[in-house]
Amino acid sequence: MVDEFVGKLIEEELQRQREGLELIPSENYVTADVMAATGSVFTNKYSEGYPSFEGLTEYGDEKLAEEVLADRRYYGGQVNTNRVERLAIARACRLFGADHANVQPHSGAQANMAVYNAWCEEGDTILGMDLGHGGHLTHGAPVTQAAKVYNFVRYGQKDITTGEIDYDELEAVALKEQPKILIVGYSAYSRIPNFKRMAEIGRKVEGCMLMADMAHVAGLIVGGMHPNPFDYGFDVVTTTTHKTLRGPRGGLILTKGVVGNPMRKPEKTLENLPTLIDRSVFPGTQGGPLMHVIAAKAVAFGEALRPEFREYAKQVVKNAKRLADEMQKLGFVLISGGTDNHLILADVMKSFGVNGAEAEVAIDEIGLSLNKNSVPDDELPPFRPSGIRLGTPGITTRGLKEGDMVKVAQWIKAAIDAREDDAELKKLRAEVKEFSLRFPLPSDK
Ligand code: DSN
Repeated sequence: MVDEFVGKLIEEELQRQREGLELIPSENYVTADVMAATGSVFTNKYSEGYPSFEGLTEYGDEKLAEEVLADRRYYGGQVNTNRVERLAIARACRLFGADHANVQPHSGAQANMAVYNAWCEEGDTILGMDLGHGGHLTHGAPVTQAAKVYNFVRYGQKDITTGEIDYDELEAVALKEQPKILIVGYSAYSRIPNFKRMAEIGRKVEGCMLMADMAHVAGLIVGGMHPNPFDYGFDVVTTTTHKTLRGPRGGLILTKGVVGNPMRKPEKTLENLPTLIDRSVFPGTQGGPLMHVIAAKAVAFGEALRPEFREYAKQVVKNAKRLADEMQKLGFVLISGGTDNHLILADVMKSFGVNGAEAEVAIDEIGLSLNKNSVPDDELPPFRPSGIRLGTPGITTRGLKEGDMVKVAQWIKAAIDAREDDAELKKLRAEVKEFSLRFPLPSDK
């Protein structure tokens, strides 16, 4: 690379990734193909609008990659962008059993905002999981733009030792507040919600859309290790594409319903959601799509359609369960008592009298990345919370199996114990480096 400064930083980041292990549950390592598409010439292209949606669910990849159809774009030169976006949409629909997919959201936050904008008017009520109980920032945390526009109300966990959601409270709030959207979704929750019960509650509220933000578990859904909200009658699924789904950084919106012409505003019905959402993404909340990222999404969706991806998803959950068990043996108190997915939330303040920020720094020091995180009803502030959050999507991609979780748990505990002992941290770092180098990044293979 000609820019020696940025070139050096890319090289150093590559080394950091090779010599350590990624335990942040929302991160992963992409393949060389996904990386190549992300860095491709599609980055040069503007493509506001949409390709033709004709035949998307019937055609195979070969026809989608070949066929050139009229489109609804605002710039010329779209012969290849149209075909690559059609491939991405078709593969996303196949993966999730959706009627339509919008592959243009730049991120999960953009995807969620576009869904709110498609269905709600200013001041409408939206019901989502409390951020402090595992929900997500974009589900109405007071600091967000969405919270200025809509009226967010919340539900939480009834019992944090099991992670059971308080469905009675949820139902009472839904009936009282009459939300326009009921959101199931979370970024620090390690159990599987009762989608059937939630759908039943949502359907009791007239005009309520059922939305599942599955950013964390999307890869587990397509790998058969987590329920698919569409099987319970949900209307919309949003997700990011870079977590368990193992694609480039970006967002995705999947819908059930009838796919119409995005140039014409349809009546506001649940059936018309695909078109309402397309109009809400562009021109409603975004301009030009990132075509290089859409090409990389198409590649990642193709990878996730392969049988090997099911094995991957299975191993992610096996590894997480074993890691949770090993951590508990070492004295970690886990929120909800364990995990059913890829994610673990540990209360390190309760376990060892150390806050999550201090633990994160010590663990980082030895080459393992995870993040400090609030625990439900945390008495400490978010920058110095009681917990740490970790998970297994990245290390499973690297090739680690259940047996390796013993060592990973021991390293995490050893780093916390040695947090003020530089010599011991250095020794642990050398061990982690030697081990990590045995498991190449997929983009190095
Ligand atoms: N930042 C993501 C996470 O780590 O869960 C969610 O947006």
